[in-house]
Amino acid sequence: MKQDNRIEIEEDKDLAHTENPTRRTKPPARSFTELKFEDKGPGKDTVTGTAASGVQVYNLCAPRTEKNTKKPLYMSCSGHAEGVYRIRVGEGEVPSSWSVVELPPAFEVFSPSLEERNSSPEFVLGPLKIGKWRYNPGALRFTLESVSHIPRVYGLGEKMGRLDRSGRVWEMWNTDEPEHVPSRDPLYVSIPFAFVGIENRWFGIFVDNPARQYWDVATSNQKELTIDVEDDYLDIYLMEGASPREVLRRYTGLTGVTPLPPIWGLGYHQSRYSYSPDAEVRRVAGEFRKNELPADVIQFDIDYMNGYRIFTWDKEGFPDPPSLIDDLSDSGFKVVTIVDPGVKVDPEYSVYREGLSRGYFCTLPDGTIYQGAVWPGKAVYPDFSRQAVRTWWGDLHRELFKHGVSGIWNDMNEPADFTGDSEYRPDYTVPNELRAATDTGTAVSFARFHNLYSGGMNRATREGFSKHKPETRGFLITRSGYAGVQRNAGVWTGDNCSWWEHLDSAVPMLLSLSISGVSLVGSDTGGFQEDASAQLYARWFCFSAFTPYFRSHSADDTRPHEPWSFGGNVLNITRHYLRLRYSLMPYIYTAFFRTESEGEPVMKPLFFEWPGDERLAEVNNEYMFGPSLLAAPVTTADTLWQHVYLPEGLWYDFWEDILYRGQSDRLVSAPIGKLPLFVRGGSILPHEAPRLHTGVERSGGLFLDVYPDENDRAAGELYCDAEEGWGYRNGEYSLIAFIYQKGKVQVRYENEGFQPPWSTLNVRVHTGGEGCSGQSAHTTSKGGGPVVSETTPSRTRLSEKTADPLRLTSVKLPRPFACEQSEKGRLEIPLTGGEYSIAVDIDARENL
Ligand code: MIG
Repeated sequence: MKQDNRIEIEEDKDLAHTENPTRRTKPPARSFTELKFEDKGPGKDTVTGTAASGVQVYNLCAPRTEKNTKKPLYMSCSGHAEGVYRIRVGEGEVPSSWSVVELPPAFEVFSPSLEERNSSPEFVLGPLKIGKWRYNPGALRFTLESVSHIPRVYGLGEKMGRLDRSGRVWEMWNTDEPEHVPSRDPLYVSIPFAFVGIENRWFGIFVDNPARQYWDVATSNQKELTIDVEDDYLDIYLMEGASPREVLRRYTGLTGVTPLPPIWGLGYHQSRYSYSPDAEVRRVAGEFRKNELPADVIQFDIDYMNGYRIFTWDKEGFPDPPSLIDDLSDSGFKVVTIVDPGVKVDPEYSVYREGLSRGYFCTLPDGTIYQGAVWPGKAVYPDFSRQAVRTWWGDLHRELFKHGVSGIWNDMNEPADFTGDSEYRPDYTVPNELRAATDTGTAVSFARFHNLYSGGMNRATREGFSKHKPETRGFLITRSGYAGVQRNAGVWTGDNCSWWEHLDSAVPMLLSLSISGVSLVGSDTGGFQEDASAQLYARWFCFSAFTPYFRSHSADDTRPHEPWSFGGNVLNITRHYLRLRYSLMPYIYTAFFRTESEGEPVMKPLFFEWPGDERLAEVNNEYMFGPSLLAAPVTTADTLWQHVYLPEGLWYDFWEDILYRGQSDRLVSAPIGKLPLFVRGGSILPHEAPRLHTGVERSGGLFLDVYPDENDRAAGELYCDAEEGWGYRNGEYSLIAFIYQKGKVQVRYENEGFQPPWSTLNVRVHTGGEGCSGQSAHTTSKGGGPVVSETTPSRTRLSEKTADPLRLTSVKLPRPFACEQSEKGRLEIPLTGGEYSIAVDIDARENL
């Protein structure tokens, strides 16, 4: 007899951290009827009218059956001159307050027509056809069909798995999912936007509807992407562009960009669930400074509160928040506090009382207030669909801001709920019966509003910043989000584990979020749940130093996960990478400026940069960090050598000044403490002396490391401003272009609205010479550029002895910005506009 090994889950058990038994990975079986053009008799046009905007409107109807007596659906199609099209399907007006798209004024410029295929409307966009409309009361389905080729599909935000989304059904439903094993989907964030690449043509599709969606990416038919939306209206945006970058620009044009954070937000954040009481916070801050570890932020998890009551302080553990925060500030730490949406049911608690008396909490259909349960026990949920509630919630942040809190970390905003049985409340979030009252006069159920809940909360937090800290940019990180989340918050990827698998999956996860519009992204360094090993922590730390949002965090029951908790060598490694992160701050900050000004992600998959190179279609573990650095983090245990594929062009090893020709596979040495890192030939890296935190006054100059391309040219740029506040939006910033060409360095101010905090420029030109010494290398030099070795450089011979790199008894820290250039190739000049000559040591190249 077969044994049933399933574990029975007792009814009253806390289910928050057990496997969700009701998970659905497939769209529920539904019978759909086809949507056809309304039959208006022979010779009659299918166009049924013209909207006020001049857009043509079509009538569609599902064949009438006994069950389906509904009115016809309308479909309209409108276009934007810039390669963005919108198809709108609905029974009537789409409730506009739900759309996260702010339509540019010129949106409805022309009305592309729909083609007819078997009496069904079809929109044709190059090799793509959007059609096969199907309807079932409560759900719409349509298909994106690629005429010629199996499409490549990327994006969809925070998901497990590889960059390419093909071969799986993906669900859009924000979920508190603490165990991200590979099969888990969905997670906390839903971004129904994807790139579709067909034979080097690039398209984007964004389905703007916060209800549950299923994206079947080529599982049943390799040429088809079939999307189900559990609603009876739809806004579909289709974009075309010459490259993935152009498609992303169109998408961020619709949903917004990540605004430039205050510079301290790009420093290092230390967190734990929880540093408590205050003495523990002080101890941790002290350790950072004692160990000379650069860091800017300590985060307070839920235990700073009084019994998990939002916007309160625990009187015992944190009796005097202002003096604690003042002291932290004296040693260069800012404080970011966690905020959950669940408000404790407690008649003595003012937030609860106020919200109750004003009718601000979400109700069930019969009007009673819904009580769920989260950390404080029984809890109620503010209805963020209403402006009044958002304003109120924003204002409540005064309790944190008045004591000196600098930033906010919004957690649990799926919104998570621990109560009920799993049938009733799947995915550990509140039940779908809940109502969001909205400001339109029509309440909607959470079946539709769910994915926008966190968006409302994040907007409320933003209002809090504007009201109580109007002079600051605000720093907000959220766990949950929907398309457009980037306008208000960065995203961290929630509860991972201290597993190599989770370090490995963090790379494509952060990349997918980045190309889905969210530039400020990071994972819990070291892993949140369970105990990290020294090796894992060290590898994760090196990786995170090259991610946009850099934070260590761990759960309440793990071993200590601070940089000094794993012995002296891990401490040395973390210090080394913290210093490197802070050295590169001018480069990183400039990359964030490009995010705000152009929607350019800070972290980019290689296919995004080189869409034409087929080899890069499936590279999940290498990426560009900013315009010039290629990182290939080690994400597997006990690894000494890392395989990398380098894209076209020249590449310099960041640590050894070895030069590689691209479009080639390389095996590079990667002992513990060494993140495989390459500089793209043709770039100029600005950097500075590392500081202990971003508030320390700068003493040195700015460094410019020049990495010429094959034609002996390179370019880079530097953005600088007050690093906080809004002056930069009024032109108070400087943008400086650096151009190097054959021994000449040109410094050109593109905008001169801010006095840079460095006065001198120290320029060095790399030759990439070192690695080739002692080799009978075949070398080539084009146009006077650097000489490229075609052989494996001696430094990385496979026979290299690496003394116990994995047990960390000995760690050799690699040298950043390695440069073999002699003193001749260095130049100190003022950071003002002008052209200067630099004597590049050609000998260093010719000796090769
Ligand atoms: O259900 O506040 O993802 O970062 O430490 C756990 C406690 C609630 C989940 C967050 C995690 C945080 C934790 N929170």
